[in-house]
Amino acid sequence: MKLINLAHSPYAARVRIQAYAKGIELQYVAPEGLRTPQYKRFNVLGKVPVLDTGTLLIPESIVIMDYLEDIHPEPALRPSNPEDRAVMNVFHRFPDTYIQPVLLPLFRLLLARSQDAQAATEGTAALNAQLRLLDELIQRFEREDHTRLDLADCALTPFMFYATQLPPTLGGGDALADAPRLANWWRWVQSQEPAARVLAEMEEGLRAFMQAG
Ligand SMILES: N[C@@H](CCC(=O)N[C@@H](CS)C(=O)NCC(=O)O)C(=O)O
Repeated sequence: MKLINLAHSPYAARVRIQAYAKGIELQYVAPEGLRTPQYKRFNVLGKVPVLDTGTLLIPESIVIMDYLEDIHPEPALRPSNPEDRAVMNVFHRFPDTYIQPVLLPLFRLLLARSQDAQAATEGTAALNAQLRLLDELIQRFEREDHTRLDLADCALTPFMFYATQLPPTLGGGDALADAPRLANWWRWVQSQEPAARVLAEMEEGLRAFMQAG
């Protein structure tokens, strides 16, 4: 199977963490002509990642992750108990719904090589508010003791790469300052080999992307 992906894409990166954690061998290929009509013919949504199974092209990172769990159930990164799975899904979906909208303005400032300190401060404050919410959820659902990598960790880690890097790079401060439980989780997840490997790939991919732009 092929994963059409980019090293710095957080959506692609989460699938790679899962694949490394499960020992799934995928062929990693760059998209041909992203943002061209030709690519849209390939993937109607025009985005990466896409999983090419040989018989089906699957878009959307969370759909891909569920599919990979279905076809490679072991080692399981998805709890089988419905309640535990529901809790995990709260964290699995949080980044796309709540973090991505506040990260995007900061990413745009980075792409524009902006020196706008006020925009960076406001952007960091907006991000900080969402990360505090996530911190509260960690407490509410007692995820502090969670020590086995799961799909939610895979999904969140690449977003935390940006959430921790963008504010200081832009002069906006530390987005984790008021989120101690999340900060603990962030330290823990970076010690997990599949996550550390992908974070290094993202670092390298982002550097190349910024140089090319
Ligand atoms: N909801 C999608 C989002 C994927 C997405 O937005 N990917 C970005 C890269 S991070 C992309 O391909 N953007 C298209 C572009 O840059 O033109 C998913 O979970 O896979």
